[in-house]
Amino acid sequence: MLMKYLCTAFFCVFPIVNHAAGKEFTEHDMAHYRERIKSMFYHAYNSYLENAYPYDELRPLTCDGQDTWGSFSLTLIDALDTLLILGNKTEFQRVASVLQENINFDSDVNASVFETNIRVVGGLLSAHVLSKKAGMELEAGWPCSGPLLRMAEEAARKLLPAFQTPTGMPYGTVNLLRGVNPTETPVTCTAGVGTFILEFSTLSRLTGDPVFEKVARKALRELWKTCSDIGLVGNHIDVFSSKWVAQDAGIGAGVDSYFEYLVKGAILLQDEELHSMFLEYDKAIRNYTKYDDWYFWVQMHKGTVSMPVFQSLEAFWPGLQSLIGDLDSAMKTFLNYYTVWKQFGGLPEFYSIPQGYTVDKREGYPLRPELIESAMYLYRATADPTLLQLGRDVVESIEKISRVDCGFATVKDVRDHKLDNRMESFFLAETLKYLYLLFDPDNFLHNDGSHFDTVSGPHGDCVLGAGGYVFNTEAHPLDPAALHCCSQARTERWEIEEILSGEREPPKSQTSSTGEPHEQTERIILQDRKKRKTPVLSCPSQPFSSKLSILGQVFSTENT
Ligand code: DMJ
Repeated sequence: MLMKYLCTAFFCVFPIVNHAAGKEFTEHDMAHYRERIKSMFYHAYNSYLENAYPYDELRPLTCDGQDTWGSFSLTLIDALDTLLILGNKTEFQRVASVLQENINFDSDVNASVFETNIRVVGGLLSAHVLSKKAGMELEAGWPCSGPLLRMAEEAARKLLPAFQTPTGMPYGTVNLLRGVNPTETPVTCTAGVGTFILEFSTLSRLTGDPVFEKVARKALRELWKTCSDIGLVGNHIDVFSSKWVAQDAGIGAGVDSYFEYLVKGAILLQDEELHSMFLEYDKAIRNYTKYDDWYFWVQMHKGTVSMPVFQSLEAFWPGLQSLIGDLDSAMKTFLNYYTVWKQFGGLPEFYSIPQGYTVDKREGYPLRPELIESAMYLYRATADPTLLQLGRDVVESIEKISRVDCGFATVKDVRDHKLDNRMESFFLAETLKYLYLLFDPDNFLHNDGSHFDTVSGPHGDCVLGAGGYVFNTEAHPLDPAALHCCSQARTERWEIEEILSGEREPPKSQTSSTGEPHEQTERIILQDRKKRKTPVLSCPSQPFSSKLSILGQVFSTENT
């Protein structure tokens, strides 16, 4: 009785935590779904090992393998930290040594700079940071050194030649053995420029070599300079001239993880500059692209709608909004997207919002994670049972529609549930990981700070694994404490070097015009663009003209 009274009182004080979840999903239900997700993982993972390894990916319909992104057994690297998150330390340890013995980055292969970074560099970095948790033998100096860190560094060094452009914004592809191909196009997508800061700053701060963070920051700052007068960026840019060659602004394909890395980079590095950039974009995105809690594609200079379409990739946005505390808007948008899932039992790549239906040639669902990722973040923030319902629907749909004898197959068309012979590595790295984390509130990754490891670092004792992990865009968790542990003194020195070389603005005065010290929150809020005298972050407009085909559609653009 007393318990009942206390619980009732608790609801009144904290209405945001909806404990109705307890009614719909009991402990037993949660455990049931965890087991289901584990068995999905092992069905796919074992099939990859038996039929596809050492190729990058499993072909689930023909029970064999294929190289897709670079011939580095990609699925094994991408799945490694998921093994630990599901509690399998022995297999994590086995795979970590298999990778050390077998992966060779000196191959004559053209690889995507973006994909290699998020999947390979990100996967290895995360495995390195988690290797104590996984019970691996650690070398002296860990977490500032270790075999998996050296592998991540080796892979990242292969990408560095791509950043040698007149602007510092990277090419899209690099040959791992020979560097950038002389015929390589200078046109790349926005996310391909702005999705490096998490992995590259982690590398720099763990190893002590500033080169990675420097190139990632330079690319971000150059990209920032190109945003339009109304504060938006386009979809594809020429990295030689900084001219936009596709001017569609939105939050999905080609752009998505750029915004994600501004927010997560700000969190991982406690970086005011990245936070300010995101807040400016967020304002413009809300002003020009948001309609009834959906997000459209618009012309980046005029804000006119170019494509009233929801893309499956955009479903990460509510999760990102939850990280900046915008829960109300996040939930509304999430519920819009959930209706699309319910309509088809999956998310089509493109969904026409006015027609309420799929878009020609974009009817597939390659088992992407984004909607589940958002559900995971929002459930942590709200405990709303609707988010578990989405998780349940996803498990049931994927099992029913996509499970085959040799794994799980991409859905070619959500209208008839025909399948394609592909299982992308993100299914094991992200989709199943986020699903599992949704149903596992006690997972070590959700740690509230009450469990931690103490190790001695180069600047004294370090407290690691206390929580607050930051996921890269391929769902590989990074521990901010490890960066801090290895880099305390170094980063201050780099910052001074950057200020002296003019690459970074000196810190603003800590006192306001009234002589009062600024609050931390005041310092990171930018003034309205028009009212600023000297912009903290300059954002000039770009003259431009082109007619291009992107994302399977043709858009015409005019001079602005
Ligand atoms: C993943 O490789 C990453 O999440 C990336 O940011 C977007 N595309 C896939 C998953 O859909």
